Amino acid sequence: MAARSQELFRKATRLMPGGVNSPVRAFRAVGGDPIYMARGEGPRLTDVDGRTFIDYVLSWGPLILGHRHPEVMEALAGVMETGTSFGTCTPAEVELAERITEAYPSLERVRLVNSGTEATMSALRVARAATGRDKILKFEGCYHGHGDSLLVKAGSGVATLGLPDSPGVPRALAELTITLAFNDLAALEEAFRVHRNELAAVILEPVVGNMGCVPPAEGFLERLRNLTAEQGTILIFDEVMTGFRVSYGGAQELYKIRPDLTTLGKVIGGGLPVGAYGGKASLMDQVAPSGPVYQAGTLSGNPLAVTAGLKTLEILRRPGAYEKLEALTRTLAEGLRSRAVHAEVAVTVNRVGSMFTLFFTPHAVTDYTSAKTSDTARFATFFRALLGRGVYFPPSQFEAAFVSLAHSDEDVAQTIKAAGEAFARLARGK
Ligand code: KE4
Repeated sequence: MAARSQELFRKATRLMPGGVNSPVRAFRAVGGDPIYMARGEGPRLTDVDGRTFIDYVLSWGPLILGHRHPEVMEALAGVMETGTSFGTCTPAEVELAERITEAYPSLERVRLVNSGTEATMSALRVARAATGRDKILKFEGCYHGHGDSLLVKAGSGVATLGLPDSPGVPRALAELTITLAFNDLAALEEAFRVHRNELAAVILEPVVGNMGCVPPAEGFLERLRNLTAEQGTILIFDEVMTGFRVSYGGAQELYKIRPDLTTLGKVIGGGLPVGAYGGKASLMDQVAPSGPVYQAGTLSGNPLAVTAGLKTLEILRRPGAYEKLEALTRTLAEGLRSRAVHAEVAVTVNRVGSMFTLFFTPHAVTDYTSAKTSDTARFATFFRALLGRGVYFPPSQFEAAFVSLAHSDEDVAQTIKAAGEAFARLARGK
């Protein structure tokens, strides 16, 4: 029973929209009331009713070291001795800028902000200012935060302009966003023909996490890089999720593509509010106060988030970190696949490094249309069956799950066992 969670949620729904501070937490995609968490420790979360779960959400990606890593906690305790925010320059923000630009050679300059949304909004503004163009291109199923230009769904065809994907987004603005299917090279070529020299930017998740995990098709990123370079279009890699996740140098290191601008977040704040955008000096030097493109933030570069981020990146640089993440997640993905096959439940597991998604579909999942062939009712049943066995997956079929350095072989084995039992229940139609 989750009596305390239910009591809290009843109160919350009278106080906050949908009772939550971010929609996905409301558990609408999986049914039932959301769970209220009281504590995190290593790979585990404990809810307000005292139940403990192996956590594969990890605050939607930031906690790549797991909850309350001792060295991160110690670093935060230390910086608390000196204050929480000054609204001034601080030494630590310079150090974090150094670590980020060392790890991402395409970032000659970087600006810290307080969320991924701020990062992508700002990167788009820089791209539009630098090119003098207004149109941008994104891909269906990619999420880049809730900036107006990015809450846009595809028009009826490549040539047609975008439609608002949320009330409140001005139609005139939505029409400036073209939306294509991810991994669709033909559509990409056509869009660059139809909108020749008119696109300010293309923004994408180089490995998508927000339709569930979907890797780029062979050659897709390379062709995108060539087309954007040919037409003076700014290529923006939104690595808010993949940055320091799929590898220390992100997807741009993994796939050896040099974007013009990159957005980061999540891991670089070690669990505290953060975002960042950066890229070529010729682009970023347009940003105030070095240039006319305005962007600002009260808590940008605040000592707490920067300290947690610096310690997290330091630990990620230690030998074997990414090899351990890769091995743990490979074992988990293979275990999930084999248990599903054994139970004759049709699933597809997509994985890049320590981010993955279990899709309840027999089809390959390469874009949003194929992702949507997933049986979301089955996913919801599976999610609740795992929850009842002490395993917390993302409460939506269209989200990525994450493994941390705090997860152990035993945690993975326990998860595979729980999944096997959950698949068996599905197979019996329960
Ligand atoms: P935030 O504004 O939520 O910090 O970041 C927006 C964002 C930008 N780009 C990518 C690739 C992202 O994944 C995100 C945020 N990710 C979601 C999870 N899919 C955050 C969870 C939520 O919205 O509650």
